[in-house]
Order: sequence, then structure tokens, then C-alpha cells
Amino acid sequence: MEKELKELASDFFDIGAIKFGEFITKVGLKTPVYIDLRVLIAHPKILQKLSKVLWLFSKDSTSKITQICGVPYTALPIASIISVESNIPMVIRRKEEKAYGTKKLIEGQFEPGEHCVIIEDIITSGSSVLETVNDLKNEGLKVTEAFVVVDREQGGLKHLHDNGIEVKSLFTLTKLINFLVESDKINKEVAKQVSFYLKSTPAPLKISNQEPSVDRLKLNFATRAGLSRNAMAKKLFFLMERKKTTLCLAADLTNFEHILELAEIAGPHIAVLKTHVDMIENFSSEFVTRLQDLAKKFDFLIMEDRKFGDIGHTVSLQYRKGIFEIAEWADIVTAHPVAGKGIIEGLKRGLKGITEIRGVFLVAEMSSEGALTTGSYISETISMAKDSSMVAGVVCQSNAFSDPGLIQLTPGVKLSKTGDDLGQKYNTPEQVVNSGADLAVVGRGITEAKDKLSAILQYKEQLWEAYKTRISKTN
Ligand code: 5BU
Repeated sequence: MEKELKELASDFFDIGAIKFGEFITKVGLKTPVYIDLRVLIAHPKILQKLSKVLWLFSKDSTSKITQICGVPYTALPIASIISVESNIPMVIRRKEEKAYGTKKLIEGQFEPGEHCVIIEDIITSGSSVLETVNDLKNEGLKVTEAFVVVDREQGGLKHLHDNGIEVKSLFTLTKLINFLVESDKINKEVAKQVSFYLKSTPAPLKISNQEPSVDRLKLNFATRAGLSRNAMAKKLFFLMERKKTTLCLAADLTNFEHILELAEIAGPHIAVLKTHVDMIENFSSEFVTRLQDLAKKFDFLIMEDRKFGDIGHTVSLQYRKGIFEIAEWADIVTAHPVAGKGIIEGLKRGLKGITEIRGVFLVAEMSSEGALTTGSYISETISMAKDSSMVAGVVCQSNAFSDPGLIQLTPGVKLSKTGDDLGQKYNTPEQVVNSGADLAVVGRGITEAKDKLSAILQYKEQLWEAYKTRISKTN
């Protein structure tokens, strides 16, 4: 590979892709060397040679790469050639995100969970790669590697490593310069100037799209509370941290006395008690009052899993009116975003005059077999969640978003992994926490247990252990 690299270095110099003098970089730093690989498109043979050598890194990849993403614009042709040659599909991240509003940010066809590698021409601070990674992760793609042509050795490698991205680069700037000295393209004096500059100028990390550059799975809840825009999310993060529990009990029982009995037992050990009030045969306002008293006594929140899913106007009335008057008592409700943004506005309207903190969880992905909540439905839901200060979190099965201020609620949790006869699918507490769950819903795993208290404690402990392990992992 050394021979090819030396040849490429000379090519870069000959076509003016690397220049020496005084220049200003994209992030505003003065530099004695300027690399502009955009000129490569005028030299298809060199472009092809470069792409081929860069793709050799894929041989050492730890995971099977099923998508390729070039960082616009310079790396796009390189990524395209690699995609064609390797027959691996490509995705493109739009740069015009602001102008396009909520339109698709990532073009291409992929499933959440697919492994995507980043192709980039040069890294200085690592900012452009990180912005791309954040957006790809928000769409559910897994990104752990970037193949880069030149590493300017100004901190980008470490910044990216700290954010879970391993960079493999063909050249460090020092190596590139050394090749040029060896090939008599530049003299040693110029090389010395450049190396002095590199040693004295680390590049700051800049993120232009406001997305925090942290991995939410590694942060503790108290830190994430501080990063959340939503008051209910903050409250819930602090509650989970305080009570050391991430258990949400699905109290799916049809007699309210039984729900209250269960709440008495579970109260000290749960973060949230989740109801489906429309399955309660003897529903009355007495149930609500008594449940609220228990919530206060034991410090848990009430979530009505209503899954609102109609136009905003209808939803505002369903939320506030009818026999259940959900807005009056449920701290949190769930909603399907299928009807569009109006649903969130409808929920907001349903809260007129209510002064207590309220929050919404948007259902991005369901736990059941054959659920239609896949692909762009998940990513569009996450965009909607990020856009609204009403939204405390997202209901999903996978680590589908990176925003540390949002809470991932995951249902379908059981110690024994078998499903039910109506399509419900289960994962173990450890599995869901490793898939990003911050709050885990357990229903029949507890309601059908002979010894309810010991089941509650078992779920609580396993979930909390898994969370502690998750945040203590350094990689
Ligand atoms: P289970 O008994 O642990 O299977 O109950 C799961 C609860 O979570 C139940 O109340 C469902 O309505 C709820 N649920 C779910 O199971 N899957 C989903 O995708 C969503 C909610 Br959204």
C-alpha cells in the first residue's frame, strides 16, 4: 500500500490538490498548507485509484458494512465510486437541512440497524463527520467507522474517537508531506513549517446543527435532565435517578381496585404506572383520585397509554373531554404521530387552563410482530419529537435517536423471551436497556406473576443494573 500512497501523494501535488502558502480553513484557522480534493473530479483516473485504496480499509471492518455515506460534497464522488465498485448501497445526507425544514435529511433506502461507514476527504476538527454521524444515527443507522483520505492531525481523530467513531485515514498530513519531500515535490524547509504549524494548532470542535455531540447511552439521567427542553422529561429523569428505577408498570387490569392494589405494592419501586383506562370496567373519578394519591405518596408518574392518533381537533377533545378527562390527571400520554404535527398541537390545545406539567411520548416503533412502524416512519417521528417542546420522549424498540434530552420508552419486556399468541414480542431487561431503553414497560411479567413484589423487584434491579453498566462503559 505504501507504493500506491506515495504515488497518490504525488498525484495530489501535480493536480494542485495540495498547496503551500497562507490559507484559511473552513473552521477559520490560518494554515500554511491547503488541501482541496475537490479538484479530483477533473481527474477520474486518480479519483478511481484513490477510491480503490481507501476501500481497502473495509477488509478490517469489525461489522459488515451495508451502507456507505460520503460527507458532502468532496467525498461524494469517492463514495459513489466505492458504492458502484463494491455494490454496496449509498446514502446521502442533505446539506440544505434548514431550507428543507422537516423534509427527509437522509436520502437512500435503508433499515434502522444497518451499518453505515462514513467516507470523508479530510478531517480537521471532525465536526463535519460528527454532524453526519448524528443525523445518520437519528435515522437509526449504526455508525462506528469513518474512512478518511487525510487526517490533518489537529484533534479530529480524538474528538471522533470520544464520540464512538474510529477513523482510518490513508494519510496523516505529516505522512503526506514526507512523501512529497521524498518525491522532491517540496523542500524540507516547507515541510518543517507545516509540521511546526500542526503541532501548535489544535482545531476546536464546532457543531453547526446544535445536535449535542454526546452519546446519550453513556450519560446519566441527571446530566440528561439538564440537556432536555421538556419539563416532563426533566422531571422523569430526576425521578428515575432519585428512586433508582427505570421500571414502568403496565397495570393492564380491568377492575380499578386491582390496579390500586398493585400500585400499593409497586409504588415504591416504579418510576411510572401506565394505564389503559378504556379497559377498566368500573372506571370512575374515584379511581383517578385514589391513583393520584398513591402517585404522590410513592413518588411515581401516571402515564395513560391512550395512543391518540386522530386529527388535532378530535384529539384535543378526546384528551380533555369524555368520561375519562385524561388531560386532567395523566402526567404523560402516548400518541401515534400518523396524523402529522396537528396531533401535538391538538394535545396542546387540550391542555388549555391546565397548569401542571404534562408530557407526550410519540410512538415511533411498536413491539408487535408485523408492526408497520418501520424505516422513515421512525425517523420522521423522531424529527417531530425533536421539533416539539411538548414531547418528552419516544416509544421505540431500538436506539433510534441520539438527542440526550429525549427519553426512550420500550415496551415488550419480559424475563422469559417468548411472545404471546397475539403477536407481542419480548426482550429481556438487559437487551432493551442495551438497545437504548431509558424506561422499560413491563405488564404481564408482573401482573401474572404469583409473587408480584418479588417480580417487581427483579425487573427493577435488572433494569437498573443494566443502566448502570451502560453508562459506565467507555466504548
Ligand atoms: P405486556 O403485558 O408486558 O406485554 O404489556 C405491554 C404494555 O405495553 C401494554 O400495555 C401495551 O399496550 C403496551 N405497548 C406494547 O406492548 N407495545 C407497543 O409497541 C406499545 C405499547 Br406503543
